Amino acid sequence: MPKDESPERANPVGTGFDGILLYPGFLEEAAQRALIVEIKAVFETSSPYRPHMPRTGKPWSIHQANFGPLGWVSRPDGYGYAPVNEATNRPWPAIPEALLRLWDEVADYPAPPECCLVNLYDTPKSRMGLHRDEDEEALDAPVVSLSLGDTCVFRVGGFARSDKSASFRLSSGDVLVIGGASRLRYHGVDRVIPGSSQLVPGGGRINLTLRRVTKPV
Ligand code: MD3
Ligand code: FE
Repeated sequence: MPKDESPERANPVGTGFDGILLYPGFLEEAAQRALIVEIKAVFETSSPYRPHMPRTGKPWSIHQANFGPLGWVSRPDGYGYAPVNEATNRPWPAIPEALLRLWDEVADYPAPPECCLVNLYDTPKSRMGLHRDEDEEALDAPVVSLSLGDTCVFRVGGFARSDKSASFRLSSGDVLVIGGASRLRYHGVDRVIPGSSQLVPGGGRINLTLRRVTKPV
């Protein structure tokens, strides 16, 4: 019998939210390590920075970076997408091939992602408050998220900030696909659990979020 050449993939599990699928351990450890090496190499020339809240100017508790033709940025006048990294005056580095393949495998969308936002939860205080991802035109496209490193407590709510919410854990190698009715739900990261993974040198969590920004022509 010929050997099946398609890699063994975890099956998605439901999260209790329509349109949100969790693939536990989608990437094996070797693939996670390879991505960390690649990401760190890119950061030698395009350093992560600490974003600030629009208007108030309050610094976030995480660092961010972008890959791809459009980067998600926080500016004094609001959030949005930009083709150039203001800090370097250069386009953002390309999205790593492994992440483009990941999108092809799980997104079920006829166009590639344009933004890979990198969130670095690099201190025990790092978190992300409840918010909605609504700066994209292509709201029919899912958001695909890959977690690396320390486990986090992730929170998903409803369509108003005060709606009831539920939390679950995201561990290294887990992939979350958020689409359909849930694309505009409130969500956030309550906290990371220090020491829960040895993957990231120096500890912490890295989240990679793939998004389609413009409507495909
Ligand atoms: C659920 N990042 O960058 S990714 C973000 O882990 C962001 O760093 C989080 O939220 C992180 O905007 C979560 C998973 C995710 C992304 C979008 C969602 C979950 C979502 C949209 C609706 C519901
Ligand atoms: Fe988000």
